[in-house]
Amino acid sequence: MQMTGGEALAQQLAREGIKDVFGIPGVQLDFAVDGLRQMSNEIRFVVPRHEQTAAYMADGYARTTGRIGTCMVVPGPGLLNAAAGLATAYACNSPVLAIVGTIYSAAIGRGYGLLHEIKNQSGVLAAVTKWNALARSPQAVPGLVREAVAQLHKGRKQPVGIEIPPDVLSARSEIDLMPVPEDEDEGRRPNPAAIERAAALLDQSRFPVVYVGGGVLAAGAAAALQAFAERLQVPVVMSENGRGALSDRHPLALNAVGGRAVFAHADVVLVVGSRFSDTGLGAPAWPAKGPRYIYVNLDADVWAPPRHADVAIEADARLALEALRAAVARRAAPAVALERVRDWARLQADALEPLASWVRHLRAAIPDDGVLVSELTQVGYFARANYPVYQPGTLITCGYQGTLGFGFPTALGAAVGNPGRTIVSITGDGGFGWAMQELATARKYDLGLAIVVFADGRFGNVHAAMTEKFGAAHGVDLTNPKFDRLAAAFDIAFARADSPADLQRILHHHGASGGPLLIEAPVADLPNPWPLTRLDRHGASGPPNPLGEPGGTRSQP
Ligand SMILES: Cc1ncc(C[n+]2csc(CCOP(=O)(O)OP(=O)(O)O)c2C)c(N)n1
Repeated sequence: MQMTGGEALAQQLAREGIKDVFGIPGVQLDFAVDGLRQMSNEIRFVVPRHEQTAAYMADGYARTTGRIGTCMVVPGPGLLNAAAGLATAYACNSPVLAIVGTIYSAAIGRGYGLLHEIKNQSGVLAAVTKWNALARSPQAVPGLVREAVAQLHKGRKQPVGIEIPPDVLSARSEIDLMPVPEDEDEGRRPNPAAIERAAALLDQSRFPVVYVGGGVLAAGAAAALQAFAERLQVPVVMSENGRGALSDRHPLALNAVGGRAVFAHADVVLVVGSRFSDTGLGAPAWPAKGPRYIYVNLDADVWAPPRHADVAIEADARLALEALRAAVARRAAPAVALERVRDWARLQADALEPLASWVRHLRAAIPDDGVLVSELTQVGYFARANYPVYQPGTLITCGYQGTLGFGFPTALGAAVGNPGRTIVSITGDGGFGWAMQELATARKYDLGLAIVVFADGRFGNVHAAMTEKFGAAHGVDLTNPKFDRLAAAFDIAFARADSPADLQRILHHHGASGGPLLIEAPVADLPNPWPLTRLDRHGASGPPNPLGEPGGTRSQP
């Protein structure tokens, strides 16, 4: 059929099942945007106020729907603006497709100083994607879209990018669209010999422990994990990114704090879909010496030193867990009474007031399938390990990227993808400032979400860290808008939560049905949440292990 490269792009996207594209137009993208206009009965073009938001929205949409999140941005500054969002999606196993404009094909790499030109744009895109390619002709566009989507289904779920020059988008020629296969989520099968070795190690173990990360969620392996854990009666410790892989109501489910008690006694640890690395120090999440380790991951890099794998299984998490379940012997009960461990972790969290109350009341207000997008704010750090999660994809964080400002725009994408579901964003007054203009986007598309801003008038986390290090902080004070007037200016409902109970009441009343609601939650100095966020305490003291200290006498199960 005769069509432009831009029309081919939009039509192939529609074939791939893409229903929403988050992006911002500009001259190099005109023919792509016109292609979307012609397909607007099948694809919605959602236009926020900043490219960073477009990328975050694509990520939030992808992580909460399991579908591909697509963003489209102009070259140079458009890509640079989007890059923090793509980096976050990269860190968090999120299937995001980035469509990026370029300067004219003939000028690429020549340094003429064309509009939006930057040096080595493809390299910039490569830094935040696992695969990227440039379209050199309009006929190549459908094939590149097809390849990009196929790449998203292969290996780790991480962003992919295609660059399309404006002359390629505008050229009209005979173009064939590509057929789309019915099911391409085949997954990489585990090596049977490795499964046997792992099963033997697990069967011989006195006290096995499973540690899971976001790879389990990306592989849709929650049911396989539960079946495996129940067969082996093994505690499942979830990393921040892996929360929700097993419901926190399940008796075998433990957070990072509970993980400390069982890791201290584990003789075999099965790490599934996790880099198993402490984000601060690059050390393993738990010292490599001691237990024997089995790793399951699509990416062999995760068992590189300083980590160590006694058995390594390079495979899809779901397929590997299903194979392991079939291979291990059934156990009658866990090696120890895990209820004691769960209570021990809960008691430590409950003692950290008022953080515990904020999180408890948030949980009470959000239904099991509601999504909490938790940012870099004191309540958010605490929530990473201590907000109970009951379903996959219902606690969204920025993983190791630590991208301040990701929360509110990511929640907007979640709201686009999940009409009728409760979506709650929590940020500090600092992080909210990265994208507060997106209240316009929430209004424009009437997105049903609650935006909670914990307002302490400063970059609280930095203030606390600098004060601890130097006795004084610098550069941390904020001048905030009057949040009620800010909401009014964007025609958005506003409420003020003076206490955790207030917040619960306001959220409950808002439910999933309302449009956007901005909630200001004033807070004063809050206690340090960090001791209750990570698996390893790095030598700091804590309450005695309820299972006894390692090497000492273990109390009776
Ligand atoms: C993109 C980015 N810039 C800067 C930082 C450094 N940083 C981490 S937390 C923080 C302060 C957050 O303040 P706020 O959002 O008000 O939350 P609070 O700590 O006060 O609860 C800053 C500046 C970061 N993590 N990411």
